[in-house]
Amino acid sequence: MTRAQNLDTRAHPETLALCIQAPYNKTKNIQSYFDEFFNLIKSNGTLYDHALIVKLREIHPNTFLTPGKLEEVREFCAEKNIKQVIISEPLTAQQERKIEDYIGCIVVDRTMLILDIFKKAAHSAEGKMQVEVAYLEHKKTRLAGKGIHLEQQRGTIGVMSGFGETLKEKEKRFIENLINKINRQLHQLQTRRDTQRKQRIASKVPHLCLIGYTNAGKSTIINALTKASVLAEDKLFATLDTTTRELYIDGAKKGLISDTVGFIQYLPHKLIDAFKSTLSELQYASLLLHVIDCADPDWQVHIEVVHEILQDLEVDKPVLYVFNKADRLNEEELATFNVAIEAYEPRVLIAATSKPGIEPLIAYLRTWHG
Ligand SMILES: Nc1nc2c(ncn2[C@@H]2O[C@H](COP(=O)(O)OP(=O)(O)OP(=O)(O)O)[C@@H](O)[C@H]2O)c(=O)[nH]1
Ligand SMILES: [Mg+2]
Repeated sequence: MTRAQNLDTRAHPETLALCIQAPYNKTKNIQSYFDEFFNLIKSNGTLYDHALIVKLREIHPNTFLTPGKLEEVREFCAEKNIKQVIISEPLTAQQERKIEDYIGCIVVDRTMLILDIFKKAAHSAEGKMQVEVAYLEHKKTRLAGKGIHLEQQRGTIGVMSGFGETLKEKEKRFIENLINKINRQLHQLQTRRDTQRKQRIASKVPHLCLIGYTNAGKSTIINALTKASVLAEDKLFATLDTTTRELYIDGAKKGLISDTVGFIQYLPHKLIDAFKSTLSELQYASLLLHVIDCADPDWQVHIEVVHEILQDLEVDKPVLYVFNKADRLNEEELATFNVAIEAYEPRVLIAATSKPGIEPLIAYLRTWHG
């Protein structure tokens, strides 16, 4: 499959979006997984000129792609004069290097793509530092042994200059020193956070945390429930920084409510690690509002992804399943959906973008006591 876009090709290298259907992929609807990948690329502000789907029966440990598929991709890239390949999967440093060497293009893996989005979306000092640490950790593994010619070309995604050139000269040790320095600064911020948290716990104010898959509608909900003005848009990872507001229902204070970073399938571990301190807030939540986009065909997989990440973070707290975007289902779909969600308790079904639509959540919170 190829998909041509109207692009100004002078502004960016000829780019291929390489969609992999991997044997480990649990997605029921592979097209929706690919659409999510295209959305990730779009959310990063990157353009791609072609898209190619490759179905893998197995993962080759060294090159990720099996030899036949690797050759197919190489031929495609040569024919279309492609300079940069963005791949839907996370790769090891070795796999990335081997593919680059074989096809002669820059390869950007899923981890790098998400890191790039995070880098752009982080606004708070802490968020920026957390992303920077993850970014440097990733870069560190990619420096060793990289062919100089590719390293010179490498920039941030879509821009073939700048960043790579300076990184090329910097040694691993320099990066490690930088990571240590940022980690020390982060540690100071975390100490402050611990103090604030202790005060909050002592004051016994209930704390609700909005969690869930990216783009599910978490920020839309906090905006609707409070006077927050968190950016809510149809973009993956619009929110990186935690926002906390007081929550009033019918004039009665219910506690605090926080909006948090969204999750995604195959979220780079480095990023979970980097955000562990921010996400550790979830350990102290009185209630997790797990927001799910019910119009996404993969909503069940998304719930599983969130469950797995919570397990990884060792967060085991009361959950309210908030099935959102009900307005995007027609009557028939809604009837089927209502049966499918029976296993998820307690739950509400809402449409956060309208006043009557969000009422079931407000009704739940009205009778909720932390
Ligand atoms: N139709 C419809 N759209 C909604 C609803 N709730 C949210 N949206 C839209 O979904 C998109 C994502 O909403 P956000 O609130 O930014 O989602 P989020 O979970 O905060 O996303 P990230 O911060 O990127 O993880 C926006 O375009 C919203 O307007 C809803 O109930 N119905
Ligand atoms: Mg958000």
